[in-house]
Amino acid sequence: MHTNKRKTYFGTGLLFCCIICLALTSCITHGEKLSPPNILFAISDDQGFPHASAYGADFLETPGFDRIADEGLIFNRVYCAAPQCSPNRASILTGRYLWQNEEAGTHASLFPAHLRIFTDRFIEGGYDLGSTGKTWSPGQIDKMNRVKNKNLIGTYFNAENQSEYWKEFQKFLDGRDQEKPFFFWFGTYDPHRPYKPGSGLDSGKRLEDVEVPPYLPDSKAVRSDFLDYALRIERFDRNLVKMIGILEAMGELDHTLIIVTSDNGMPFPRAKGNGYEAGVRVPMAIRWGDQIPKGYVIDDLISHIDFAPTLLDVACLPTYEEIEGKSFLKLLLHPDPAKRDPFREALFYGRERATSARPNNFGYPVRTIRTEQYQLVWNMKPDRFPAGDRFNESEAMVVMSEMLQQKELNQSTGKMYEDAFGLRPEFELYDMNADPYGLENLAENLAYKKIFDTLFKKLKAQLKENGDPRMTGRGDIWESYPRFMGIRNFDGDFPAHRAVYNEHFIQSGQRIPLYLLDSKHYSTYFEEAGIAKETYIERLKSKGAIFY
Ligand SMILES: [Ca+2]
Repeated sequence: MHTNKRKTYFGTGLLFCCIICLALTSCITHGEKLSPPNILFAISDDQGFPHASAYGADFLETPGFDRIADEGLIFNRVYCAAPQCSPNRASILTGRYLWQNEEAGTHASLFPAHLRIFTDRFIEGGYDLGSTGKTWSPGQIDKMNRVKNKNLIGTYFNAENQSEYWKEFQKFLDGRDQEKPFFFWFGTYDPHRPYKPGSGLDSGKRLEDVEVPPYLPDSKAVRSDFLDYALRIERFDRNLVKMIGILEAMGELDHTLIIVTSDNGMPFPRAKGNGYEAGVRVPMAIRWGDQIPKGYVIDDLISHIDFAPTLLDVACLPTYEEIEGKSFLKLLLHPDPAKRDPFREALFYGRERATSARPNNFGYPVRTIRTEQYQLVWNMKPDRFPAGDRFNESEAMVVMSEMLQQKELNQSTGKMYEDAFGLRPEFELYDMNADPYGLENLAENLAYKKIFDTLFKKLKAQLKENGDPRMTGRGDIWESYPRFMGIRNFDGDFPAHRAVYNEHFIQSGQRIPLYLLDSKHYSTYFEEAGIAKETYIERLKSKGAIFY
């Protein structure tokens, strides 16, 4: 049973008490009296925009997403902070850009304990927190130095079957404190690759319903791959439908803020993993009973770093001063675009290292600014291949082999191949209104020089203000961070080792958790390198590293 009279919950310390008092009654924010609602945060894995039936995509059916959109708001221009899983999920939790999240700004690295996350505030504020499926992942959470909320998103419910995440949600609800509002993170692994080839076609889906973007070859194999992807989005959506049904049956649906989105763009060449729009633009719909007006289509630029401040605002909890995102609660409450200013003039996204794809485990740093009309992409290391030296950053094997086959036969697919896998210029400027897929680079076009200069100045100012190591002469720190998944063998001068800081790229003042040096990965490294742990520590200290 829902009740607005939440049970009083006593903690220690003045701040803690204040937070509790705010959270468990009601608060005035943006001039509205609000009661902290339940929150269901549903996030898919690699579902690109506009791949939900509410957006008009014909090759899939997403009744769950569509219902949230119909009974709430649908968003057209929501952008992740990074085009990969763990860096963007870190940005969601911290409300900060990738270049502010240290190790967690790279893929499958460490989530440093000192990064403050909004979910900690939810626990302090008396919310019941739970999660299932994919949370912050892949990577290693610095649990040793985290005193509470060790899994980052409350109690974890492990689902054996990807069609049955909804059962874990039910378990969470059954076991929760009924007097407290809840926050539940439903992270699916859908539609992340690999797919069962032909599964979409076998399910009865039709090749002709697929809309292939112009930067990919339009062939039967590629269309079929899209259908396999669609089938997996539908599995995510079926879980969502069940969860909505559970809330409805409990009488909690209208007291629950439901957000549905995805962690990065679709897993195809020039999309996921790239600093372009298709790497980061994702679906989003939000429903919150009668608290927000229904039926608006929102075209404002919104970033995933905006979730943390918005959710804290919704829950009447204080923000963290270091949060870089901006609360869009006011937009939710008053969405009519005719009666307000645009939410943002510009947003930013970027990437560093994704998988192990180059010698020394180097990444491919990119920083992008997106305004209403333009996208300026800064490829900071244009001498590196964007998808890796052996295409390791594209898991879309079907599409890639199709591109390779057609490259020899056809000039246009040869360009597609180069656009996806070839070296890129340092700067790319696109007029996204005239060229919505960003295929005609205007960076060298003198007619656009003024626009280029203005955007580049804004981008640099933002990165400098945020203390991006790439702007302060400490850019190599990104190459030093450990990767906790496999390292491929490339010939490099300073080869990386799994779960080990690459000592060649250590920067003065860099913080390293001491306990990691007792891991089995480090033992193997010390043995192979023929050095003692103490010697390694001294060597890194001499470079200015700080162990904690
Ligand atoms: Ca993902």
